[in-house]
Amino acid sequence: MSQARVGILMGSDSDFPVMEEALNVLESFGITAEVVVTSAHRCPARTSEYARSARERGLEVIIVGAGAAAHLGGVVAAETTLPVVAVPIDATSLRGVDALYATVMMPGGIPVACMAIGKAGAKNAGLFVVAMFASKDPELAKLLDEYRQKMAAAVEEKSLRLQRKLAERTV
Ligand code: RP5
Repeated sequence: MSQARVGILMGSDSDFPVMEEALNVLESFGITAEVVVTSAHRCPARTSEYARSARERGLEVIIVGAGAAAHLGGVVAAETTLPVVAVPIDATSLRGVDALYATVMMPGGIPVACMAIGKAGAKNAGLFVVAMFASKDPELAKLLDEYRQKMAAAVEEKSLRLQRKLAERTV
């Protein structure tokens, strides 16, 4: 595998079904990512070491997913000047709102770019990174344009399908 450009971190392996969305997006654009489980509170030294060494190991951005009192994004951002994009995960009875607030309300000075709770957020984290890289990569920008065009075409198709269904309706 070629050198990873993106680190995808998560607080637990239980976060992977959500964070896999980010990995899927990056892979579909040909961007290499490494996936690592590390926790800000269960293994803080390992987490700090990962973040501190990330830039010299060739990573360009870190995507973080964590649930509950989610501080993984903030801790990682504190230990590296690489951009950190975070995904709050629905892991408790508060259904991700706890992780959202913990992640999005970073005090001024150490930014964490926070996406939506759950799978949509993980998918958008991947697309956000694609857009970052595409700003200096015309080939990737073209692929991102094509992705959007396909999405628009799919909406038209859905509308047509619905029209056909409605036409069959008997009142
Ligand atoms: C957080 O606690 C993790 O990011 C996960 O979302 C949540 C639950 O972790 P497990 O108890 O499933 O390991 O730190």
